Amino acid sequence: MNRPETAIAYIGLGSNLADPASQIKTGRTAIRALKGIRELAFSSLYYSFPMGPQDQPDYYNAVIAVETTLLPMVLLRALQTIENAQGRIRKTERWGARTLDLDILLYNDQIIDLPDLTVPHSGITDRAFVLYPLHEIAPDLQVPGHGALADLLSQCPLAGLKKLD
Ligand code: A4P
Ligand code: MG
Repeated sequence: MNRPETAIAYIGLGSNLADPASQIKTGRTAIRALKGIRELAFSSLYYSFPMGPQDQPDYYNAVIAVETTLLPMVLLRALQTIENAQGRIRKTERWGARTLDLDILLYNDQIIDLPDLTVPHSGITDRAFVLYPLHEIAPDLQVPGHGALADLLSQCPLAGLKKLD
């Protein structure tokens, strides 16, 4: 039997409710437990001020790199199942508080523009809480359509982002 094709994907993890650091840890464990996924790297944990509504707790963020045989939409649905299992409640307010947010940042060098999936993730170019952990684990990355990750990072102020470990 042919070995299924593998891709390298980068997934952003974010949480600001119900013990965010352990939400990120549990999210990482759940991602690692998915069939068809192998962890390649996990960034430090980062502490960040909320982007969007300010009347919500501060965030913890991290990025995981995985090798996967899951196609992009299958990966998205698997990540949403993990978010839901960790008590994620989707409200109408944009960028509101959440127990766990899992965003597909990159999937190989693919550009995906589907109703439910945009890759590279729309926030990848200017969010310190995405760029810094991503750069920590993949400093030489190119972001399809946007150039070198290192160049994006050099134009992105820390905005209070703190590396925790
Ligand atoms: N979707 C499209 N592309 C993707 C992708 N690449 N990865 C769709 C994941 N999902 C993707 O997401 C809304 C829809 O986006 C999904 O139905 C999916 O099909 P959601 O997780 O339900 O809602 P959301 O996360 O509130 O929406 P949004 O606009 O994606 O928010 P972001 O961009 O995830 O930002 N501040 C700090 N400091 N740290 C944070 O992590 N996160 C947010 C949320 C706000 N402020 C933050 C942070
Ligand atoms: Mg999201």
